[in-house]
Amino acid sequence: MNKKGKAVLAAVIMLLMLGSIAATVDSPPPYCIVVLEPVKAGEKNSEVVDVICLDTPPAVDPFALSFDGKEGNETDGVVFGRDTYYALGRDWDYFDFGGSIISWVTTNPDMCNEGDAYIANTMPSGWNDRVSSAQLAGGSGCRWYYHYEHTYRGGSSYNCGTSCAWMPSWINNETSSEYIR
Ligand SMILES: [Ca+2]
Ligand SMILES: [Ca+2]
Repeated sequence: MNKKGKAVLAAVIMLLMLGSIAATVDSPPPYCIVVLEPVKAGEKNSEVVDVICLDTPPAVDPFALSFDGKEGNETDGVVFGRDTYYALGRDWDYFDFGGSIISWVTTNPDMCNEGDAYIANTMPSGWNDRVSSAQLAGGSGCRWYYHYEHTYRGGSSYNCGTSCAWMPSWINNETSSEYIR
């Protein structure tokens, strides 16, 4: 191979490497549905009943399901549930409720209306340091939506309240655990 050929080959290899790095950084997190139990007396976090993650939006919206009060259904070949799920809150990968979603749901029909709290000490796989906007479910009775910098509610925290379309820069893409009440 002549000198020019080698230079072209080197450039092509460089571009391929940069492309694979960019693909790793930009690959979106999955769409996840996380089923939480309320924090029980004497416990410090929720029991995580189920975590379902898909690469594409689920065919059945867990929030629509909960509002309809219907039984669980199958979605994309994954058994979505044996119980009725009730919506607590959602997180999005992008600002202004865009991109992939975590849907936090519970089997507790009271949701937050009887003062129950829900704590996730870690995020679903692919979601650490990704959340950019969040919203609590209408009708859930939940009012506090804390996002923590570190797992196990460590570090700085930010309360989105019922809705935050733009998380402040110091907590944007930093959330590692959450508290809903
Ligand atoms: Ca993000
Ligand atoms: Ca973090």
